[in-house]
Amino acid sequence: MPTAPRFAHNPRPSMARPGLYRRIPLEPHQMGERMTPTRDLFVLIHLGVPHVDVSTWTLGVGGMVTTPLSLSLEDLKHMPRVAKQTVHQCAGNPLEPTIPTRRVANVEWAGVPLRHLVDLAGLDRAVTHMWSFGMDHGEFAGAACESYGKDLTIDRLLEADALIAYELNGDALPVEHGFPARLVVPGYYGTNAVKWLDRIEFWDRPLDSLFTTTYYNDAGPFAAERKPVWEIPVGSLFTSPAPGSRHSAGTVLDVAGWAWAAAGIARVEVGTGPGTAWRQAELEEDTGAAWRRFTALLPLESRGPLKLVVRATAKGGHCQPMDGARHAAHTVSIDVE
Ligand SMILES: Nc1nc2c(c(=O)[nH]1)N[C@H]1C(S)=C(S)[C@@H](COP(=O)(O)O)O[C@H]1N2
Ligand SMILES: [Mo]
Repeated sequence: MPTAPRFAHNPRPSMARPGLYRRIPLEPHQMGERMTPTRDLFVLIHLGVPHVDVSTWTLGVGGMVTTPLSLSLEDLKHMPRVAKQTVHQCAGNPLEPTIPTRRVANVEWAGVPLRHLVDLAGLDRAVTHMWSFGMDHGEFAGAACESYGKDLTIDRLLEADALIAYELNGDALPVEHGFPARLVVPGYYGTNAVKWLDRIEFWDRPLDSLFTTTYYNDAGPFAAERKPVWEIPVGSLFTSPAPGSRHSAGTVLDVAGWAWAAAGIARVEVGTGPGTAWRQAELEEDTGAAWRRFTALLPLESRGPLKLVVRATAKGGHCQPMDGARHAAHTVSIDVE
Protein backbone atom coordinates (compact mmCIF):
# COMPACT_ATOMS: atom_id res chain seq x y z
CA MET A 1 0.00 0.00 0.00
CA PRO A 2 1.61 3.28 -1.03
CA THR A 3 1.67 5.95 1.63
CA ALA A 4 0.11 9.32 1.03
CA PRO A 5 2.80 11.89 0.32
CA ARG A 6 3.11 14.82 2.64
CA PHE A 7 5.04 16.83 0.10
CA ALA A 8 3.99 20.43 -0.09
CA HIS A 9 4.91 21.81 -3.46
CA ASN A 10 3.84 25.25 -2.36
CA PRO A 11 4.26 26.65 1.11
CA ARG A 12 0.92 26.83 2.83
CA PRO A 13 -0.45 30.27 1.93
CA SER A 14 -2.21 32.65 4.25
CA MET A 15 -5.85 33.28 3.47
CA ALA A 16 -6.59 36.57 1.71
CA ARG A 17 -10.28 36.29 2.64
CA PRO A 18 -11.15 33.50 5.07
CA GLY A 19 -14.53 31.81 5.29
CA LEU A 20 -17.49 30.82 3.19
CA TYR A 21 -18.26 33.12 0.29
CA ARG A 22 -21.05 32.90 -2.28
CA ARG A 23 -22.07 35.26 -5.01
CA ILE A 24 -25.03 34.26 -7.14
CA PRO A 25 -25.78 37.23 -9.37
CA LEU A 26 -28.23 35.80 -11.90
CA GLU A 27 -31.76 34.42 -11.64
CA PRO A 28 -32.80 32.05 -14.44
CA HIS A 29 -34.71 34.74 -16.36
CA GLN A 30 -31.45 36.76 -16.45
CA MET A 31 -29.53 33.91 -18.08
CA GLY A 32 -30.60 34.68 -21.65
CA GLU A 33 -27.04 35.06 -22.95
CA ARG A 34 -25.46 31.93 -24.37
CA MET A 35 -22.07 32.78 -22.88
CA THR A 36 -22.23 33.90 -19.27
CA PRO A 37 -20.04 37.00 -18.84
CA THR A 38 -17.38 36.52 -16.17
CA ARG A 39 -18.76 39.39 -14.06
CA ASP A 40 -22.11 37.55 -13.89
CA LEU A 41 -20.66 34.15 -13.06
CA PHE A 42 -21.56 32.73 -9.65
CA VAL A 43 -18.77 32.31 -7.11
CA LEU A 44 -18.70 29.46 -4.58
CA ILE A 45 -15.98 29.31 -1.97
CA HIS A 46 -16.10 27.03 1.09
CA LEU A 47 -12.96 27.85 3.07
CA GLY A 48 -11.93 31.23 1.73
CA VAL A 49 -9.59 32.69 -0.88
CA PRO A 50 -5.88 31.88 -0.48
CA HIS A 51 -3.05 34.32 -1.25
CA VAL A 52 -1.26 32.77 -4.19
CA ASP A 53 2.12 34.17 -5.22
CA VAL A 54 2.29 33.19 -8.88
CA SER A 55 6.02 33.98 -9.05
CA THR A 56 6.73 30.98 -6.80
CA TRP A 57 3.59 28.89 -7.38
CA THR A 58 3.84 25.51 -9.06
CA LEU A 59 1.35 22.80 -9.88
CA GLY A 60 2.59 19.55 -8.37
CA VAL A 61 1.91 16.25 -10.15
CA GLY A 62 2.64 13.26 -7.96
CA GLY A 63 1.50 10.03 -6.36
CA MET A 64 1.98 6.74 -8.20
CA VAL A 65 3.74 8.24 -11.22
CA THR A 66 7.06 7.56 -12.93
CA THR A 67 7.99 11.24 -13.21
CA PRO A 68 6.66 13.65 -10.59
CA LEU A 69 6.32 17.17 -11.97
CA SER A 70 6.39 20.68 -10.64
CA LEU A 71 5.02 23.13 -13.20
CA SER A 72 4.92 26.92 -13.17
CA LEU A 73 2.15 28.85 -14.87
CA GLU A 74 4.58 29.63 -17.70
CA ASP A 75 5.31 25.90 -18.06
CA LEU A 76 1.57 25.22 -18.37
CA LYS A 77 1.17 27.98 -20.96
CA HIS A 78 3.90 26.40 -23.09
CA MET A 79 2.09 23.08 -23.22
CA PRO A 80 -0.68 22.12 -25.66
CA ARG A 81 -3.72 24.33 -25.14
CA VAL A 82 -7.40 23.47 -25.52
CA ALA A 83 -10.40 25.77 -25.23
CA LYS A 84 -13.74 24.31 -24.26
CA GLN A 85 -17.22 25.71 -23.78
CA THR A 86 -18.98 23.97 -20.90
CA VAL A 87 -21.95 24.20 -18.63
CA HIS A 88 -20.63 25.17 -15.21
CA GLN A 89 -23.09 24.21 -12.48
CA CYS A 90 -22.96 24.26 -8.70
CA ALA A 91 -24.58 21.25 -7.06
CA GLY A 92 -26.00 23.54 -4.36
CA ASN A 93 -25.38 23.74 -0.65
CA PRO A 94 -23.74 20.47 0.48
CA LEU A 95 -25.77 20.70 3.69
CA GLU A 96 -28.99 20.63 1.61
CA PRO A 97 -28.22 18.17 -1.17
CA THR A 98 -31.78 17.79 -2.50
CA ILE A 99 -32.56 21.49 -2.97
CA PRO A 100 -32.30 22.79 -6.54
CA THR A 101 -30.46 26.12 -6.67
CA ARG A 102 -30.20 26.98 -10.42
CA ARG A 103 -26.61 28.14 -10.04
CA VAL A 104 -25.59 27.46 -13.57
CA ALA A 105 -23.68 29.14 -16.35
CA ASN A 106 -22.10 28.47 -19.73
CA VAL A 107 -18.51 29.61 -20.07
CA GLU A 108 -15.32 28.98 -22.03
CA TRP A 109 -12.25 27.61 -20.33
CA ALA A 110 -8.78 27.21 -21.78
CA GLY A 111 -5.78 25.33 -20.48
CA VAL A 112 -3.75 22.14 -20.70
CA PRO A 113 -5.52 18.84 -21.47
CA LEU A 114 -5.15 16.65 -18.38
CA ARG A 115 -4.19 13.80 -20.72
CA HIS A 116 -0.99 15.65 -21.58
CA LEU A 117 0.10 15.78 -17.93
CA VAL A 118 -0.87 12.13 -17.45
CA ASP A 119 1.32 11.19 -20.40
CA LEU A 120 4.24 13.27 -19.11
CA ALA A 121 4.04 11.90 -15.58
CA GLY A 122 3.43 8.26 -16.57
CA LEU A 123 0.90 6.53 -14.33
CA ASP A 124 1.50 3.32 -12.44
CA ARG A 125 -0.79 0.58 -13.78
CA ALA A 126 -2.59 0.37 -10.44
CA VAL A 127 -3.79 4.00 -10.56
CA THR A 128 -7.57 4.36 -10.44
CA HIS A 129 -8.14 7.85 -8.99
CA MET A 130 -6.84 11.36 -9.26
CA TRP A 131 -6.87 13.50 -6.14
CA SER A 132 -6.86 17.29 -6.55
CA PHE A 133 -6.05 19.76 -3.81
CA GLY A 134 -6.63 23.48 -3.64
CA MET A 135 -4.37 25.87 -1.71
CA ASP A 136 -7.32 27.04 0.39
CA HIS A 137 -7.65 25.88 3.98
CA GLY A 138 -9.77 26.78 6.98
CA GLU A 139 -13.08 25.67 8.38
CA PHE A 140 -16.36 24.53 6.90
CA ALA A 141 -19.57 23.96 8.94
CA GLY A 142 -17.49 23.69 12.12
CA ALA A 143 -14.91 21.22 10.77
CA ALA A 144 -11.26 22.17 10.29
CA CYS A 145 -9.96 21.45 6.81
CA GLU A 146 -6.35 21.38 5.63
CA SER A 147 -7.22 21.87 1.99
CA TYR A 148 -10.12 21.53 -0.43
CA GLY A 149 -9.54 18.02 -1.79
CA LYS A 150 -11.59 16.13 -4.40
CA ASP A 151 -11.28 12.88 -6.31
CA LEU A 152 -12.48 11.37 -9.57
CA THR A 153 -11.58 8.19 -11.38
CA ILE A 154 -8.92 8.54 -14.02
CA ASP A 155 -11.20 6.88 -16.60
CA ARG A 156 -13.89 9.48 -16.11
CA LEU A 157 -11.45 12.38 -16.21
CA LEU A 158 -9.92 11.27 -19.48
CA GLU A 159 -13.28 10.43 -21.01
CA ALA A 160 -14.62 13.87 -20.09
CA ASP A 161 -11.52 15.59 -21.58
CA ALA A 162 -10.70 17.26 -18.28
CA LEU A 163 -8.31 20.19 -18.38
CA ILE A 164 -6.13 22.26 -16.11
CA ALA A 165 -7.62 25.64 -16.94
CA TYR A 166 -5.75 28.93 -16.63
CA GLU A 167 -8.23 31.03 -18.65
CA LEU A 168 -11.91 31.83 -18.29
CA ASN A 169 -13.80 33.49 -21.16
CA GLY A 170 -10.55 34.45 -22.86
CA ASP A 171 -8.80 36.09 -19.87
CA ALA A 172 -6.58 34.86 -17.06
CA LEU A 173 -8.64 33.15 -14.34
CA PRO A 174 -9.83 35.79 -11.88
CA VAL A 175 -8.64 35.20 -8.31
CA GLU A 176 -12.07 34.15 -7.05
CA HIS A 177 -12.38 31.63 -9.90
CA GLY A 178 -9.12 29.89 -9.03
CA PHE A 179 -6.07 31.81 -10.30
CA PRO A 180 -3.52 30.63 -11.35
CA ALA A 181 -5.08 27.28 -12.37
CA ARG A 182 -8.03 25.03 -11.65
CA LEU A 183 -9.36 21.69 -12.69
CA VAL A 184 -12.29 21.69 -15.15
CA VAL A 185 -14.22 18.50 -15.82
CA PRO A 186 -16.78 19.03 -18.60
CA GLY A 187 -20.14 17.46 -17.67
CA TYR A 188 -19.34 17.32 -13.93
CA TYR A 189 -20.66 19.50 -11.14
CA GLY A 190 -18.63 22.57 -10.17
CA THR A 191 -17.64 21.06 -6.81
CA ASN A 192 -15.18 18.85 -8.71
CA ALA A 193 -13.51 21.81 -10.42
CA VAL A 194 -10.85 22.47 -7.79
CA LYS A 195 -9.67 26.09 -7.75
CA TRP A 196 -6.23 27.47 -6.75
CA LEU A 197 -4.74 24.08 -7.57
CA ASP A 198 -1.78 23.12 -5.42
CA ARG A 199 -1.25 19.59 -6.72
CA ILE A 200 -2.85 16.62 -8.41
CA GLU A 201 -1.97 13.10 -7.28
CA PHE A 202 -2.62 9.71 -8.84
CA TRP A 203 -3.54 6.83 -6.52
CA ASP A 204 -5.11 3.39 -6.44
CA ARG A 205 -8.04 4.39 -4.22
CA PRO A 206 -10.52 7.20 -3.55
CA LEU A 207 -9.61 10.19 -1.39
CA ASP A 208 -10.97 10.46 2.13
CA SER A 209 -11.58 14.13 2.78
CA LEU A 210 -14.36 16.36 4.07
CA PHE A 211 -15.56 17.20 0.56
CA THR A 212 -15.50 13.61 -0.79
CA THR A 213 -17.03 11.70 2.13
CA THR A 214 -19.07 13.94 4.45
CA TYR A 215 -20.10 16.42 1.79
CA TYR A 216 -20.89 15.94 -1.88
CA ASN A 217 -21.56 12.26 -1.24
CA ASP A 218 -25.18 11.28 -1.84
CA ALA A 219 -24.72 8.03 0.05
CA GLY A 220 -24.21 10.06 3.24
CA PRO A 221 -21.21 9.96 5.58
CA PHE A 222 -21.92 6.56 7.16
CA ALA A 223 -22.83 4.44 4.15
CA ALA A 224 -20.19 2.00 2.92
CA GLU A 225 -21.00 2.74 -0.69
CA ARG A 226 -20.07 6.14 -2.11
CA LYS A 227 -22.29 8.10 -4.43
CA PRO A 228 -20.12 11.09 -5.17
CA VAL A 229 -21.67 14.20 -6.67
CA TRP A 230 -19.92 13.80 -9.99
CA GLU A 231 -21.62 14.08 -13.36
CA ILE A 232 -24.49 16.46 -13.99
CA PRO A 233 -27.48 14.16 -14.62
CA VAL A 234 -29.75 16.45 -16.64
CA GLY A 235 -31.05 19.96 -16.16
CA SER A 236 -33.03 22.74 -17.78
CA LEU A 237 -34.40 26.15 -16.99
CA PHE A 238 -36.64 28.81 -18.46
CA THR A 239 -34.98 32.09 -19.35
CA SER A 240 -38.34 33.43 -20.48
CA PRO A 241 -41.00 34.20 -19.49
CA ALA A 242 -39.89 35.94 -16.31
CA PRO A 243 -41.62 34.92 -13.09
CA GLY A 244 -44.60 37.13 -12.28
CA SER A 245 -44.84 38.48 -15.82
CA ARG A 246 -48.29 39.28 -17.25
CA HIS A 247 -49.62 37.96 -20.55
CA SER A 248 -52.90 38.19 -22.43
CA ALA A 249 -55.32 35.30 -22.76
CA GLY A 250 -55.86 34.24 -26.35
CA THR A 251 -52.23 34.86 -27.34
CA VAL A 252 -49.42 32.39 -27.88
CA LEU A 253 -46.51 32.60 -25.46
CA ASP A 254 -42.93 32.15 -26.69
CA VAL A 255 -41.02 30.24 -24.05
CA ALA A 256 -37.28 29.62 -24.14
CA GLY A 257 -34.43 28.39 -22.02
CA TRP A 258 -31.42 26.10 -21.76
CA ALA A 259 -31.02 22.36 -21.30
CA TRP A 260 -27.91 20.28 -20.58
CA ALA A 261 -26.78 16.83 -19.44
CA ALA A 262 -23.42 15.08 -19.17
CA ALA A 263 -24.80 12.26 -21.34
CA GLY A 264 -26.40 14.67 -23.84
CA ILE A 265 -30.03 15.74 -24.11
CA ALA A 266 -32.64 13.50 -25.75
CA ARG A 267 -35.63 15.86 -25.43
CA VAL A 268 -37.11 18.82 -23.61
CA GLU A 269 -40.79 19.11 -22.74
CA VAL A 270 -42.82 22.04 -21.54
CA GLY A 271 -46.06 21.80 -19.60
CA THR A 272 -48.37 23.73 -17.33
CA GLY A 273 -48.37 21.95 -14.01
CA PRO A 274 -49.48 18.54 -12.77
CA GLY A 275 -51.64 16.50 -15.11
CA THR A 276 -50.45 18.57 -18.04
CA ALA A 277 -50.14 17.39 -21.60
CA TRP A 278 -46.42 17.78 -22.22
CA ARG A 279 -45.39 19.54 -25.41
CA GLN A 280 -42.07 18.73 -26.95
CA ALA A 281 -39.87 21.83 -27.28
CA GLU A 282 -37.63 22.60 -30.26
CA LEU A 283 -34.01 21.97 -29.44
CA GLU A 284 -31.02 23.51 -31.23
CA GLU A 285 -28.12 21.38 -32.51
CA ASP A 286 -26.03 19.46 -30.04
CA THR A 287 -23.22 21.73 -28.85
CA GLY A 288 -21.00 19.29 -26.96
CA ALA A 289 -20.52 20.21 -23.30
CA ALA A 290 -22.29 23.58 -23.66
CA TRP A 291 -25.95 24.14 -22.89
CA ARG A 292 -28.58 23.93 -25.66
CA ARG A 293 -31.34 26.38 -26.36
CA PHE A 294 -34.93 25.14 -26.37
CA THR A 295 -37.98 27.04 -27.52
CA ALA A 296 -41.69 26.28 -27.49
CA LEU A 297 -45.01 27.97 -28.21
CA LEU A 298 -47.72 27.78 -25.55
CA PRO A 299 -51.24 28.99 -26.35
CA LEU A 300 -52.65 30.88 -23.37
CA GLU A 301 -56.27 29.90 -23.16
CA SER A 302 -57.84 30.86 -19.86
CA ARG A 303 -57.22 33.75 -17.48
CA GLY A 304 -55.59 33.27 -14.11
CA PRO A 305 -52.26 32.29 -12.60
CA LEU A 306 -50.35 29.74 -14.66
CA LYS A 307 -47.42 27.59 -13.61
CA LEU A 308 -45.08 26.57 -16.42
CA VAL A 309 -42.83 23.54 -16.05
CA VAL A 310 -39.87 22.41 -18.13
CA ARG A 311 -38.30 18.99 -17.91
CA ALA A 312 -35.43 17.58 -19.93
CA THR A 313 -34.57 13.95 -20.57
CA ALA A 314 -30.99 12.80 -21.02
CA LYS A 315 -29.85 10.31 -23.63
CA GLY A 316 -30.32 6.99 -21.87
CA GLY A 317 -33.77 8.03 -20.63
CA HIS A 318 -33.25 9.78 -17.28
CA CYS A 319 -35.83 12.55 -16.95
CA GLN A 320 -35.70 15.40 -14.43
CA PRO A 321 -37.81 14.63 -11.34
CA MET A 322 -40.52 17.13 -10.38
CA ASP A 323 -39.01 17.75 -6.92
CA GLY A 324 -36.81 16.38 -4.15
CA ALA A 325 -33.54 16.47 -6.10
CA ARG A 326 -30.88 19.04 -6.94
CA HIS A 327 -31.74 18.63 -10.62
CA ALA A 328 -35.53 18.88 -10.16
CA ALA A 329 -37.61 20.53 -12.90
CA HIS A 330 -37.77 24.33 -13.06
CA THR A 331 -41.15 26.06 -12.79
CA VAL A 332 -42.17 29.66 -13.46
CA SER A 333 -45.47 31.22 -12.40
CA ILE A 334 -47.02 33.88 -14.62
CA ASP A 335 -50.36 35.71 -14.82
CA VAL A 336 -52.70 35.41 -17.75
CA GLU A 337 -55.07 38.34 -17.93
N1 LIG B 1 -10.27 25.05 -3.98
C1 LIG B 1 -11.60 25.14 -4.10
N2 LIG B 1 -12.17 24.80 -5.25
C2 LIG B 1 -13.51 24.88 -5.41
C3 LIG B 1 -14.35 25.30 -4.35
C4 LIG B 1 -13.71 25.66 -3.12
O1 LIG B 1 -14.37 26.06 -2.15
N3 LIG B 1 -12.34 25.57 -3.04
N4 LIG B 1 -15.72 25.35 -4.54
C5 LIG B 1 -16.25 24.43 -5.57
C6 LIG B 1 -17.65 24.60 -5.87
S1 LIG B 1 -18.79 23.94 -4.80
C7 LIG B 1 -18.09 25.15 -7.05
S2 LIG B 1 -19.71 25.19 -7.46
C8 LIG B 1 -17.13 25.74 -7.99
C9 LIG B 1 -17.51 27.17 -8.26
O2 LIG B 1 -16.64 27.75 -9.19
P1 LIG B 1 -16.67 29.31 -9.44
O3 LIG B 1 -16.71 29.99 -8.10
O4 LIG B 1 -15.46 29.61 -10.23
O5 LIG B 1 -17.93 29.60 -10.22
O6 LIG B 1 -15.80 25.71 -7.50
C10 LIG B 1 -15.44 24.53 -6.84
N5 LIG B 1 -14.03 24.52 -6.61
MO1 LIG C 1 -20.90 24.27 -5.66
